[in-house]
Amino acid sequence: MRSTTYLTAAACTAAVPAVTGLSPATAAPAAPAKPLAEDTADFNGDGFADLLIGASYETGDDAATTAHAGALTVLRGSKTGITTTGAKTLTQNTVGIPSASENEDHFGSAIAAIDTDKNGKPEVYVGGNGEDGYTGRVWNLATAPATGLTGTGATRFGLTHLGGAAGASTFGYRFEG
Ligand SMILES: [Ca+2]
Ligand SMILES: [Ca+2]
Ligand SMILES: [Ca+2]
Repeated sequence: MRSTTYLTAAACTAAVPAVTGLSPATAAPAAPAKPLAEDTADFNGDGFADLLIGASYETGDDAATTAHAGALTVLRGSKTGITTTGAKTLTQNTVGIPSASENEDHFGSAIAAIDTDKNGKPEVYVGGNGEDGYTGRVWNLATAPATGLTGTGATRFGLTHLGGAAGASTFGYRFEG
């Protein structure tokens, strides 16, 4: 004789294994990552992304002592796009920037803007791979609301500061960040 077994509600509950490792359905979804450009490209805090341009073969006013010393230019963004109004060019002769413009410094050989301390003001790192006989250095320039990129408070470092070898390493020839 065939018999039929019916499961009670309690039996059904017991038969379903507990599922672990899943977030409750009511948990708020993770906030989307903030676009990097919003953090790093607006140097003067006006809401428009600005543009850095390296000119590492730039020669200063004195061609005998500043051939290929290099320069860094920043162009402001605006509601009509990049503009030359308010453009700013910095070299190693800019007040606050360590060292001086010299032959073959190649300041501007590489550039990166990173808000390393997440204070809303990006720092700009500039390579000068020809500095000191192609030993090379990297400069850390600050930005500030309204002022934008500035030489004030700039610092620099090289392989020797990081415990690495000295010599013609062209430190700062290229980097990403
Ligand atoms: Ca801006
Ligand atoms: Ca120099
Ligand atoms: Ca910062």
